[in-house]
Amino acid sequence: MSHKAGFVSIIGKPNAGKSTLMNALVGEKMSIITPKAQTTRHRIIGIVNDEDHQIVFSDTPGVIKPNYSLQESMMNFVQGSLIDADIILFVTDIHEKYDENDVLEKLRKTNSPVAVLINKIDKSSEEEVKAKIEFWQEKLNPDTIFAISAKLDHNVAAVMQYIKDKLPIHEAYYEKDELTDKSMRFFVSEMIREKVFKLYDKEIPYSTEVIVTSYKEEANITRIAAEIIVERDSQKNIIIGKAGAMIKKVGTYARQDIEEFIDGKVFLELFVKVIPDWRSKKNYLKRFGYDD
Ligand code: GDP
Ligand code: MG
Ligand code: K
Repeated sequence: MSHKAGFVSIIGKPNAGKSTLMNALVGEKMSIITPKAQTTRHRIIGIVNDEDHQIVFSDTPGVIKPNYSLQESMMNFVQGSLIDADIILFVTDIHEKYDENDVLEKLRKTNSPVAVLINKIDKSSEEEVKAKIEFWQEKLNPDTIFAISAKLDHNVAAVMQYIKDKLPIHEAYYEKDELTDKSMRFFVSEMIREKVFKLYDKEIPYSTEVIVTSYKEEANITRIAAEIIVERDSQKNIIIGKAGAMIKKVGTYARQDIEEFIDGKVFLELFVKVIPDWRSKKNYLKRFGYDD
């Protein structure tokens, strides 16, 4: 049998159950690679493999109005996830309200097959489920509709089967059985960036990029060095904090995450570097991987 591979975009409102579904889909039978990041600028959230399939799941970053190059690039990821996806899983909480909006319009226009997943049916009656199925049928006329409970793992296997049936015949896009050094650098930079998003406010997270400059696996420890890149000296001072207190926090939390992720000891060194106006410079965006 031929190998199948493709990109599956999981979209939906916050709290619809996208992450819970992702976990349920992955189950235990397949291997998964995930950055576990909540502030994904890049699209990939997980790659699921078995012998004959590779499913690349992606999530969409928060929708914000583009007003400089980085955000434009982020919006391209969102648009891209609706346009390039081999399959779109549109997750909706059975009780949430959907007014006419941009996302529904895009879902109607996309050429990718759309599966509507009405989630949290454990909290509703059969009549409600029937009514919602009719509602979405009329509203979107999707490729298919599933009524599921991601949390109770109800009907999730059917969704997985649908994905496998629909995936195009294609060779694997990514390494199938290991975390490569390249993917580890990406995940580590995402884990560090996530801490920056959590620990600083205002424009700091959006002015920041993280680059892993060195990744060395030794017998008992993995040594990692990373640069936190900001646009101005004043931002560098904020990142570092009084007597280095803030950057120490970033380092400690990031190291704990990385250690859990790779299941081993980590020595993490962080450096802060100023590159004036990097967000508006195409060559830097390209280097940081935003050029799709
Ligand atoms: P996301 O923001 O779309 O990724 O949503 P999450 O996966 O984080 O889920 C949001 C909340 O909904 C969490 O409290 C989940 O436990 C809950 N949830 C997700 N799926 C279900 C479900 O099938 N039934 C119920 N009752 N709760 C669910
Ligand atoms: Mg989530
Ligand atoms: K990065």
